[in-house]
Amino acid sequence: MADCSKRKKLCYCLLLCFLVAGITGGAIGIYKWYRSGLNRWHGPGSTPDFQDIIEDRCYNYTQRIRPDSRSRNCQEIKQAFMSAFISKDPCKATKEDYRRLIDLADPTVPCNKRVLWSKTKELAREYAKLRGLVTLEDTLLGFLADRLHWCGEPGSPDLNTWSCPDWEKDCRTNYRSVFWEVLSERFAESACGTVQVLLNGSLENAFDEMSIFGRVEAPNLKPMVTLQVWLVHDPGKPPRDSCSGSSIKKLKSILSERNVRFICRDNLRVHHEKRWTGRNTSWNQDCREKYQ
Ligand code: N1C
Repeated sequence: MADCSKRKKLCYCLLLCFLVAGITGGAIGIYKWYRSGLNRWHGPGSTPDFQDIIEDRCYNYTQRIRPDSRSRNCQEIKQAFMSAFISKDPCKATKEDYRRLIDLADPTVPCNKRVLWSKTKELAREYAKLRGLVTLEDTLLGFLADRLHWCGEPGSPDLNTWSCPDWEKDCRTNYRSVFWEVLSERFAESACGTVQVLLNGSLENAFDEMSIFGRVEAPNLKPMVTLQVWLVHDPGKPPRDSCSGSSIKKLKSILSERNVRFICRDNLRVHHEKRWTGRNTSWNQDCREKYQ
């Protein structure tokens, strides 16, 4: 009799162990499956605290940087940004998804003071700042999204912080790319007078037809605008492209079809030591004359 109850206890114990192991194994399996789903894209995941960053940046921009835009409603702007992509397939972004956001935060920067760039972002920003000109990151939406990543998951209220689609490896119609395309298109098509663009002459093709500048901005400049191209070169490297190179010729032909005037300045060496060599000298002291 005692033997029998001992065996029963052992049986219960074993059963319990199997149950616990089964449940734990199952939970681990489900977690791994869930994670591999969220990890399936090849680009970086959404920036942690995305919403808070958007909100902070919005208040900073509208209250301090551009107080003339104080009347903008940052809560509404944040909501519109989130609802553009949350719970949606991260590969099915459309321009329409961002319409409400754009309507709420349409840029008000002067049309004749715009600087475009491709593979020269930091330099272009400093160049613009020095001359009282503006890049897209000086507009409210450009400022909000600068250097951030974001994407959602169908049916989930959360951002995917594990991975987001990459333009080349996953899909072109991802929410980040479409966002920059919509903004860039509007920024270029509403430009007037002389538009400056800084291109990287240390690359084989300073003008890249597949870049946002190449596929969105250049083809959307208005007729009679003048595009002033600055080919900047990294002093540490030999120049690899020039105003007479084939990539710039291609740009020229895209522009002439649109009746956009074109000026190209070659071999502009970058004397901005801080950006290119890490030495801490200021653009103002070193570069002012070079760019005037
Ligand atoms: O693809 P690019 O450059 O030619 O795009 C740059 C071009 C600029 O003239 C801007 O007006 O397009 C606009 N733009 C941004 O302002 C911007 N900020 C951050 C386009 N993209 C922008 N980003 C991110 O950098 C975005 O994720 C995009 O894919 C890159 C573009 O970098 P690039 O290839 O050097």
